Amino acid sequence: MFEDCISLTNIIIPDSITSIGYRAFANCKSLTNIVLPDGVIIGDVVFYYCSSLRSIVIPESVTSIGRDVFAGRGELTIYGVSASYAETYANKEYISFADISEFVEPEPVPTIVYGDIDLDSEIGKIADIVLLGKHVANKITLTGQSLINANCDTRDPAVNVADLQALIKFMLKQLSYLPYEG
Ligand SMILES: [Ca+2]
Ligand SMILES: [Ca+2]
Repeated sequence: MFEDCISLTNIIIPDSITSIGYRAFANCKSLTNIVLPDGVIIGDVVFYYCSSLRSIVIPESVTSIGRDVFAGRGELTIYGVSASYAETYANKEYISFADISEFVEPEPVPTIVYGDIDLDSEIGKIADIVLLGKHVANKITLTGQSLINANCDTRDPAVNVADLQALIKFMLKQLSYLPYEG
């Protein structure tokens, strides 16, 4: 389903989902938080090598978790109801457990919108090109999310004229998506 989806960070699975199958989120290395729906059945190796996963909320109604679900995990805490299946499971697998009342939804990580330099959520508008052009010409210095978004040509991690060219090509529809990766 989402296997190898490296950009997925935080997900709340809707209640309509009743089971999550084999390797569904395997190798989602950016996934940091997940909230499971009531009564969901978790298959085998679902979160295999989700090494950034810090928290998972497991409702009391969940009573089936497959094999090696969290193999390759990092610093994971299971949030659930005391004495529920979730706690039993956490203890059995040597995973940290905390009461669900302690769960705080993590701040969303800002997503990179390549080509949106002025941070108005629109890509490759005149303002974006002007800002990137000024940065490349050393007239201004982009910082923070603007600088991250400016890396329209990811072959070189630095922000330079190649990124400006990629952004202009995108605007002229010579590129269909950003970043240009070569
Ligand atoms: Ca913009
Ligand atoms: Ca670049």
